[in-house]
Amino acid sequence: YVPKDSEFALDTLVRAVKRALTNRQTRILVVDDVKATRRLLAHMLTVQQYDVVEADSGAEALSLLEANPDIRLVVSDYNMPDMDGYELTRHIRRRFSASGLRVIGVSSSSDRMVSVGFLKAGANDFISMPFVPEELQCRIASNAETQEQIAQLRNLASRDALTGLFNRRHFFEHAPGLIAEARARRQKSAVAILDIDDFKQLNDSHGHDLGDRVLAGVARCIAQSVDGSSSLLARIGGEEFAILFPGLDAKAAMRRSDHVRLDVSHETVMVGEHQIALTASIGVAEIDENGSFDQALIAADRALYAAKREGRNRVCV
Ligand code: GH3
Ligand code: MG
Ligand code: MG
Ligand code: MG
Repeated sequence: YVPKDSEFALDTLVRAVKRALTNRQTRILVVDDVKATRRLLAHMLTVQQYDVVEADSGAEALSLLEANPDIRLVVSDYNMPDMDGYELTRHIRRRFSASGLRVIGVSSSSDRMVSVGFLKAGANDFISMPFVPEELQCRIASNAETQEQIAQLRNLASRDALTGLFNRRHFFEHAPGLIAEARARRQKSAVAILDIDDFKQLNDSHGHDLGDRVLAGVARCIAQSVDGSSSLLARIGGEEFAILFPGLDAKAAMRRSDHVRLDVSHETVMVGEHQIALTASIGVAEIDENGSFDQALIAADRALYAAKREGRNRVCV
């Protein structure tokens, strides 16, 4: 990137370098049936350090989007033989929300209704050809920035601030989908609720601040113990955590939960010179073919109370 003015103001340069570093993380799909236009667009974006992928038809674009969920932006031509830009945009919108993937329409048509058509189909922006390079840069940068901010907000909204784990909202939003996917594979799922034992006592004797730090330490231990790629872990309450095990029956979930329980019981959290050991109790329930997730949660909660009653530091089903 070379600033237009011959004056190389330092802050202009710093801004350009920063932009180039962020752009590098933004993957853009350029869709155009005409190779020359596609190459030109791709070149303009590559010079800006964006990570560019190209498709010469709507069908290729859709399969690339399927294979590359990290694509954040689509720049699509209007006039293409098999599937035009509107149709591609509508296909994209059926699969991806505007907050996950932004679409910018491009056309050299003098018909001003083309931009309207793109926006109505679900595109976020439009660029007329032949484009002014600065306009292309500004529109791409502004769409990429909005996309990035949405992703950051979404991440904030789904995380618990103290532990960094997923929060209750995220858990209840995503668990049903994972259970349905397992069902489609004809598999059961199971849910576990973990509650730290005698945590009130720790707060009472060491203070709430230290309690918070211990809680964060225990959360880290649970996260390390749970395989995050095959299960969903969240902090659903004060010192309560939920783990969804998609595809596991009660017996397998019990086994995994007992690993978690053991790991927590072996962990000592150092807080200053305090060495603190804790245990946790876990209730497990299976989500069977016809049973609902809510019923399973109630059953897991009941099992948790049985674990507490039977002396804590144990898993019950
Ligand atoms: P039990 O073994 O029966 O679970 O005993 P418990 O003392 O852990 O009882 P319970 O689960 O009912 O109480 C939870 C306590 O955890 C209440 C509160 O003092 C503490 N707690 C809950 N959320 C937080 C938090 O965010 N930070 C801190 N420091 N303490 C919390
Ligand atoms: Mg075309
Ligand atoms: Mg509790
Ligand atoms: Mg407790």
